[in-house]
Amino acid sequence: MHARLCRRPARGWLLLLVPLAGLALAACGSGPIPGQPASGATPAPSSGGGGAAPTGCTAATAPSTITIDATNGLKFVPATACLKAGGTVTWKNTGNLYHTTTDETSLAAFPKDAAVPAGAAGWNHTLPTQGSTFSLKLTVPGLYKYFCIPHESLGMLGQITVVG
Ligand SMILES: [Cu+2]
Repeated sequence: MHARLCRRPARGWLLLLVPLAGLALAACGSGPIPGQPASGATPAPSSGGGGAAPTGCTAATAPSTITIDATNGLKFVPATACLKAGGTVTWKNTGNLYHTTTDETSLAAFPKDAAVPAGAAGWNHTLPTQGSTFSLKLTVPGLYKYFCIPHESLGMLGQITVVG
């Protein structure tokens, strides 16, 4: 009489959900990582891989302070910046969404979104509310690639070339 009409594909749903949960954990799992001197940093390719400075970004012309906005448009503005070695970059949340400025490969959904020059330390800081700022002195010349943790996959990426 009672035929089994259908069996739900429960296992299939689980297989779908597990990777999603992993992503959520990666995005929300860890708090700020205090910057630390990168003594004995892993040797990274010191040239190539996009290490060329943007046009006009020279030690003679690079600014010593720059401000980069984290916007409601889910962008860092400007997305590419030039800074003199030893100069200070300040990120400012100009909208009302939660952002981070993060340069840690271990926190990136895509490792290519994070990079520091050999011998430099990464960072991870929140810009939680409108007007939040975070300032950082960058002393090691080279290319820094950073991202916003919640919006990395949506293209909220930035690059700073430090010249000195
Ligand atoms: Cu963001």
